[in-house]
Amino acid sequence: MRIIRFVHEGSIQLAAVNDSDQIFALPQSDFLALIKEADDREISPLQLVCITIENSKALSFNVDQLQLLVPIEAPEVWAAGVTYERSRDARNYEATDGRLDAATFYDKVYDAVRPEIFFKSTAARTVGPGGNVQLRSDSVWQVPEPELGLVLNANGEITGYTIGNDMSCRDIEGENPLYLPQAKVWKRSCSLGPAIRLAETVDNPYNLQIASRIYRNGQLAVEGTANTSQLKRKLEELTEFLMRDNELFDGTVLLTGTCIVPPNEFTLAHGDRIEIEISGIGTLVNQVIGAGS
Ligand code: DO4
Ligand code: MG
Repeated sequence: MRIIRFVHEGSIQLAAVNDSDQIFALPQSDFLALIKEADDREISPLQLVCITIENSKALSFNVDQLQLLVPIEAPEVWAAGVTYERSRDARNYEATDGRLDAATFYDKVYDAVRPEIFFKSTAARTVGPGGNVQLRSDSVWQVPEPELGLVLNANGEITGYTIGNDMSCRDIEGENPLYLPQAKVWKRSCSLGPAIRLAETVDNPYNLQIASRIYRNGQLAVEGTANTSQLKRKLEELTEFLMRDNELFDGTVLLTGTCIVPPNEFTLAHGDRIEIEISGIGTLVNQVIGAGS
């Protein structure tokens, strides 16, 4: 079961989408209200959704016809890095100008007990499905990072799974790791959506297929696939480190790292269309706009 938000007759509607892609309106104002009501009633979010939609009629639209919104206005988005071998190798490439013999911070963090976790975005910097992600004006090497996102409550428990794009500047990060916040955080540098899959409906989060496609002038320019089975860390390990001596807010999203990196010669351009698909969650589609657009 997935939860979406969309605009309907000028107002925001929360809805559940079942595995047959039928859509049912929900009365709660947003995902957090749904989770809270389930907690208050001491039932699971899935039970609450099932009780709510039991006698209601599916809406007569397809998901693709809806004007979807970001499924949660996450107060904070955090991200883990170098959690896949592919990301470690890509970071090594950009940090060493392609001299892959030197041991780097990235090799060390890949094997260290403590994972890399950084602050990625706020609600105001995050766009939803169909929204525009933006390029930085001072980078010439920018890529999307397709990532599984964990929707957490204030106790660090995973309430749902979503898709995230951790837009990144490979040149800025490669120049100096201390530039990481500038390589990762700027306006419209993060996107989330199109849905939140309720955690209890995911049998195995370590077997989710991820696919990424970038279209330029309507033609497929780059594509890649991976699986969360390649994740080096356990999800609980990442949330445990995020929680340490930290205060979490309901609805915080933790991105779990990228496992798909475009070829080294590729950089995003104005007008590109990015699609990130994760099995059971959906496809997050965003258009790229140039800096200053
Ligand atoms: O080390 C920098 C960030 C890496 C990252 O964002 C990722 O692996 O997804
Ligand atoms: Mg990333």
